[in-house]
Amino acid sequence: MFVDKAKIFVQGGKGGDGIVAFRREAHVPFGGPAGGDGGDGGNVVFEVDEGLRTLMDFRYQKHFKAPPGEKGRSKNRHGASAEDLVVRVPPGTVVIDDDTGEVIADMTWHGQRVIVARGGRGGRGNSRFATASNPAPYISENGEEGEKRWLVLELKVMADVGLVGFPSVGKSTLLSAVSAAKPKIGDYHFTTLTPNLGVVDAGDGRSFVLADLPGLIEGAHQGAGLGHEFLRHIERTRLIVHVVDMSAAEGRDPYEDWLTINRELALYSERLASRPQLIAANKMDAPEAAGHLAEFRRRLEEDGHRHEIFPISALTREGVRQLMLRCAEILETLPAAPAAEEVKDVAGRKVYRAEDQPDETFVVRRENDRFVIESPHIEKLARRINFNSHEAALRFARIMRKMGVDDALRRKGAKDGDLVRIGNEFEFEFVERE
Ligand SMILES: Nc1nc2c(ncn2[C@@H]2O[C@H](COP(=O)(O)OP(=O)(O)OP(=O)(O)O)[C@@H](O)[C@H]2O)c(=O)[nH]1
Ligand SMILES: [Mg+2]
Repeated sequence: MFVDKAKIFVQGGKGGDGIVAFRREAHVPFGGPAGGDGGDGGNVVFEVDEGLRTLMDFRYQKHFKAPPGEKGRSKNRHGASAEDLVVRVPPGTVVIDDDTGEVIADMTWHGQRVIVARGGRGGRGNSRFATASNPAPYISENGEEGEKRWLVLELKVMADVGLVGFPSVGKSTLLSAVSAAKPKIGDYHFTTLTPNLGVVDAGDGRSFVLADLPGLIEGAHQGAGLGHEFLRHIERTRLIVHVVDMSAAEGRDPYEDWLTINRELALYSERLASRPQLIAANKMDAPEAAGHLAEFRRRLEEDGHRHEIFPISALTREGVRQLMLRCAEILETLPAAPAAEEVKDVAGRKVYRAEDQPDETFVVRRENDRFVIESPHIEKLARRINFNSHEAALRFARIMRKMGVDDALRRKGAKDGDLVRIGNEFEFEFVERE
């Protein structure tokens, strides 16, 4: 099992500002308020796409911002709400809030959608503030900021393609040539003791997971060499790339190698033997390789096998890209791996739903010559107020008073004229009313 990871930033769109406007119709002497509400900002939404297998796309794009809502308009027309930004993720993606470590969602079934960053609500226009005592208010609300956060995406992946072959034929070298994986490479047998996995970018938008497996030898199905354990890993892959050393540097015959490994696969399980298989004829940079390959082809055909052969050099990377493209192509025609097996063990996990119960608690403290109010809720509120409007400022003051902020300031010793700061953006004078 291997975990593909990505860290990304998501932000909902800002809500559109509400506006202040009045009706101006010739026959209405004091036209009433007519400022429309701003539209809501778009959400950032994750949607499961079963066609995706890795988190490769998130290596290139890490910021996802949904569009903002439109401003309100005159004649009580509301601004349009923005469209959601839909981001596709592969099945099995676990979404974690990077700050809290909390699991926000387990993305499991095709088409499943989860909002990961809400757009801000649109601000209200002045018509919403009209009351009997103030029929023509000059108040409007700014749109709310969209929710924003860093997310860690984790995907437990199984390999799509497994590299099999004798020890030292160049399996690890090939993996390192096509992915960011850095497996140990050595000119001695059994350099690789546990499978390494890497994500391969086929270069045309497709990606898949490639596993470098420990070398197999005759008798592996009975546990010889590193044996069984790794045959089990191969069993979980959908496509086999059989790596054969065409330089025959160790004195073995390449075609006999190929037959031996296939026999081991078949003895372990019939299903393995019938798995689609490509042949990577490796070490073609060696001088003797061309002759060995010709002989290999001749005997393969003679025996009636129809496997595709890709002459490559993992060392110089010659031919490697064509092999990877062909893997991606074949994978598209094969049924998806049974990811559900993995999904079961995360299904019971707590899933946090981003529901906003406003937290009205706040802290008032003294900082040198001023008072500081700490409260995400109040800061958020303040950002929505258009302080150029006296009425809006008064409304904000009323809300603060109702929440008990004024009393708390007084208890801490605030006097008329003292400076009060909210968060890092806003500063006021504390004004005691007569
Ligand atoms: N000339 C040449 N040498 C290669 C090529 N690919 C790998 N080698 C060499 O072959 C040796 C074995 O390479 P590895 O990638 O460790 O082989 P492996 O199949 O992973 O071996 P195990 O992990 O032991 O099963 C190393 O010395 C590599 O440098 C190639 O294309 N050409
Ligand atoms: Mg190796």
